[in-house]
Amino acid sequence: PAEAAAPGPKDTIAVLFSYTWDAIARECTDTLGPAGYGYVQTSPPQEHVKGPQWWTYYQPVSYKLDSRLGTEAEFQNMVNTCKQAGVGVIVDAVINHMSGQSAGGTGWAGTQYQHYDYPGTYSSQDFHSCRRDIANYQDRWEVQECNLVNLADLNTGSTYVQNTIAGYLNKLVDMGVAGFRIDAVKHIAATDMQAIWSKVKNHDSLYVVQEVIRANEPIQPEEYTSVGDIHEFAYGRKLKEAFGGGTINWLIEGNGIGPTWSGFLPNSNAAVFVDNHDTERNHETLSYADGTNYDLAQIFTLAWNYGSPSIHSGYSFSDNNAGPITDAAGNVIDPVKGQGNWTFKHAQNDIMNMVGFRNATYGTAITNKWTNGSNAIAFGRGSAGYVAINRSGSPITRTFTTSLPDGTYYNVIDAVRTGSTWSGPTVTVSGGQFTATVGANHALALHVGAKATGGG
Ligand code: LM2
Ligand code: CA
Repeated sequence: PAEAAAPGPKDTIAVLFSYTWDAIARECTDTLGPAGYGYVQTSPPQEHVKGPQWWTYYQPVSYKLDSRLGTEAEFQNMVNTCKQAGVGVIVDAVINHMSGQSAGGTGWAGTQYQHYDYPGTYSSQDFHSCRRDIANYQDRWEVQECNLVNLADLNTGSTYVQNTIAGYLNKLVDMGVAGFRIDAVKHIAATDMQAIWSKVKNHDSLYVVQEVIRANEPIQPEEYTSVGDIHEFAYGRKLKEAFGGGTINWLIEGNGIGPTWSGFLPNSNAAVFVDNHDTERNHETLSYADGTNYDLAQIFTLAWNYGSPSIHSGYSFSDNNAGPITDAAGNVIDPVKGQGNWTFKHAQNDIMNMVGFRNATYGTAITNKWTNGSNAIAFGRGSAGYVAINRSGSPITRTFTTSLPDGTYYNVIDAVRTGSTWSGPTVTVSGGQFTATVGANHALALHVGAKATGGG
């Protein structure tokens, strides 16, 4: 079958939700590239319905690269700039459906559309005949051929539709994107997804993450592993239970969270996140609003060895529909750190430095596990790194056992890196041990790429 590529040794994706192309280009140069992120994921870039809500991007009306996030020229500049910074662009591809406005209207780039009619792209015959909402998720046919929240469901079994979708994806491939997050894949038959993917150029060199939420239903994520990775939603739910509930030792006991847990995808197919743009709104997972617990869960995810991680970075909100700040014409205003309600989680010091930890420890086994039996854990990554996470309200001082070589290491949770120069707190390892205090609701992380003395 037509398979996508593995993410490679720099496997962290920064998801810059609702960011403009210009702002993503800037972040690639200023933060993502230097921090070691392998990828940046954009919101859907195609022409969409108009409106102030964030979810307008999930209602395509044509495949013109003209959106409130930027123009085609800006998109191309972003791809080039990010590539220059060593960061591949992953596009959120909405291919299961078109718009869901029963009344029709004018799209962002001027396309006059009706429900089931998108001049120049699709007409009525290109949609499944069900034309009512999905009600019963136990019925495979209904889930794949009826409408998800009124979104006109494309007949992805037809050659014309497959070729049109592949044409859109191929245009993006020609522009230099590194891969795709494919939206609503549960709603696309696996055979249709495979047929579309086989028509995408260089598909075996692109990285793909698919959204197939596992539930007690006939359609299961495993049907899609022949195309690419799949988001393991159970991972984020368990992290909410642990870091939200207070007891985290069970995440690492035994084999720890991962492929041996029931209902979890194999390591080679799993993409993981603490949250995404849907789960931060429906509270299925933690979110930025959970403060330190959220940050500790991100640190855990980057330190642990299950799946390829996505770090969500969007904006704070109280209204689930609220879109990002725009100008009077509806163009999103470039996010700037410290301005407006952007969280800039991707550029937070501890998270950026943990991306460096992840890269420095890539491919190593979990070693030297320790827990206090409830709210504190620590583990090593081979002899390349060591992390301790304290989810309790009091500092913990103890002597840890590690496989790290002797030397003095920066605690990258608090230390700051400027180019190749570090400054901040250090810990000295000697004879496989170090003594340190891990602050209340805080962490400590050491790795061979951030050593003060003792070589490396
Ligand atoms: C996804 N994954 O499978 C996205 O992650 C999710 O964010 C998308 O929903 C969904 N699939 C469709 O691409 C979002 C949002 C919905 C929104 C849709 C379409 O969560 O609330 O639906 O995008 O924009 C909205 C209204 C809904 C209305 C629909 C059509 O909330 O009430 O349905 O538009 O007009 C009548
Ligand atoms: Ca469908």
